Amino acid sequence: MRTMLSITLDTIPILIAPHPILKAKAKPVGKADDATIRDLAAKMLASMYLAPGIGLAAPQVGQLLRLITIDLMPDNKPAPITLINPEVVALADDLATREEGCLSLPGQYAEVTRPARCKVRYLDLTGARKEIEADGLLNACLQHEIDHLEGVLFVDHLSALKRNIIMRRLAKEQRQKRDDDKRR
Ligand code: K2U
Ligand code: ZN
Repeated sequence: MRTMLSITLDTIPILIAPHPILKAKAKPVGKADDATIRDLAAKMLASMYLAPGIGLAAPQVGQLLRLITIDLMPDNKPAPITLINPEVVALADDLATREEGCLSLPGQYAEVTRPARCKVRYLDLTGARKEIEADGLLNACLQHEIDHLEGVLFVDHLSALKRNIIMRRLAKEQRQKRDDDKRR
């Protein structure tokens, strides 16, 4: 008896900046525990792992919904978190600076300063109310992803000069990529 194990990686393309959806404000999720949200979260996780990335927000895959997926892969073991309608309920006064990237600005990195810790309330996929407190990488990721729900990109935290340099370099690299792809 031959068994065919076929795992289809249901991924969705990640939008590249500049894109109007990446600058728009996402809408709250109505029913946290309904099939379309579960399906979208699964597709976002698959797209995030493939990128690879440790976080992804629904606007990055063209869905203006307040939904983010995170997996820091502690000890290289998958530990996905899906946050529905996340709200920052507390931010530390002290700041922390870390180099950030973004799957919607591929190849671009810059140091971003944010509050060093945050407390976030959200719903999980069963609709249960949850709360998470974070510092370090998880703190940066949570703030970075929740920024995406407000149409804010990490470059929006930089000086206009640095932002313009990054956006011009990204546009040039994306043109180069399109030209290379045409040659293939
Ligand atoms: O585009 C995204 O939202 C994914 C981001 C999430 C992130 C940004 C800054 C700091 C932490 C997380 C990244 O591109 S995921 C890639 C990555 C991997 C490890 C550490 C930092 C960034
Ligand atoms: Zn991002």
